[in-house]
Amino acid sequence: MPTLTHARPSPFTFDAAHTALIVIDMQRDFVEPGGFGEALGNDVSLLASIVPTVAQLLGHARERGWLVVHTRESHAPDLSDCPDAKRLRGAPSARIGDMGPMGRILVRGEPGNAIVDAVAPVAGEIVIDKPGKGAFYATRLGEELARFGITHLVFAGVTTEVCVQTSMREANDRGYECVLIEDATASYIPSFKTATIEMIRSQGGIVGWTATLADLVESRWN
Ligand code: TIU
Repeated sequence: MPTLTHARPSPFTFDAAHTALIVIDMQRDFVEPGGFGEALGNDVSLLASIVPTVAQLLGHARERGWLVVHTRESHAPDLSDCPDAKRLRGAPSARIGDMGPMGRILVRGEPGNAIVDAVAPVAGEIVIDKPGKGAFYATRLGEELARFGITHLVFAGVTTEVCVQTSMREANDRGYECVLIEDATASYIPSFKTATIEMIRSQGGIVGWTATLADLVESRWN
């Protein structure tokens, strides 16, 4: 079976037939100016910088025939799935549901809610709309992964310490063996990315493993 020999805290072995790539929230709302990320006061260029690496990772997963899942953080147009506890946080000038330069912020179907072109889903890939930070909360993700007999998950996307980490923790609690691709994830706050990677792999891999895209590509020959 393929092994990421340089993964940390230890080599990560996976069964390719039961592995899925989960790309979290690579949406215009987070990656491009004018969306939710910028409305929260963030510099979105840090997130845009990983798009080529995520595209390479997607190409690799497609070549290896893995199941590919994309998530989108999004809310129904009537915001019935967006509690005030979420909607009223952040910058009061531009809340979830308000009109922005890319349409209504974080609302399903709006231009800003789309996944950026360079890493967009292709036919046969699963797209999960999620109202929370975690990909399993109030979604069909668990059922989809069970349907395909998935046991191992490779994570990428944004942001490292919010939706990626939450989803990885949810997956870990559900019994999936998870690895985060370090150079295919980003945060608006670089020190939070570093801390998240360290906490995931601490204590013997308390939430899972971390590895680089190069480690993953190399594992093809193991
Ligand atoms: N604000 C922030 O860092 N992230 C989010 O709100 N959502 C995701 O991480 N996708």
